[in-house]
Amino acid sequence: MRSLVIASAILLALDVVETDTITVSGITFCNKRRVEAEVTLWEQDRGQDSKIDPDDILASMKSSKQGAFEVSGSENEANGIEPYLTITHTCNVKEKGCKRTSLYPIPEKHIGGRYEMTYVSLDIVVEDDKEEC
Ligand SMILES: [Ca+2]
Ligand SMILES: [Ca+2]
Repeated sequence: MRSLVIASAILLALDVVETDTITVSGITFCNKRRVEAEVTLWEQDRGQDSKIDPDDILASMKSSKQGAFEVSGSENEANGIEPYLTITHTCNVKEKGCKRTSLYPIPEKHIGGRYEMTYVSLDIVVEDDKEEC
């Protein structure tokens, strides 16, 4: 009887930790032209630089010469995943050799499905936008 109780407790715990999948797609633009860029799909934990529990990279790719990208990833997390996207690119940087990284939150309603960003204009400076030279 006791083992049955333990077994059902384990099943219950597994039920809470479910796998969430997210797919994000779009086309990267700069100055009205399609451009290549590095696209990374992250899952937020305690920040990219955290030593204890860093954010996880779920997928990473370079968009095509036509700017097309599609990244997909999944993770098990007790209270669901908090995915976001970063795009590293050279759109309107201060000088040659600099790179900008722009961060795009992924609305929760798209978790379990697809977030179609369609046209991603890298000219726009988003709230979390870093430039490194
Ligand atoms: Ca998380
Ligand atoms: Ca995580």
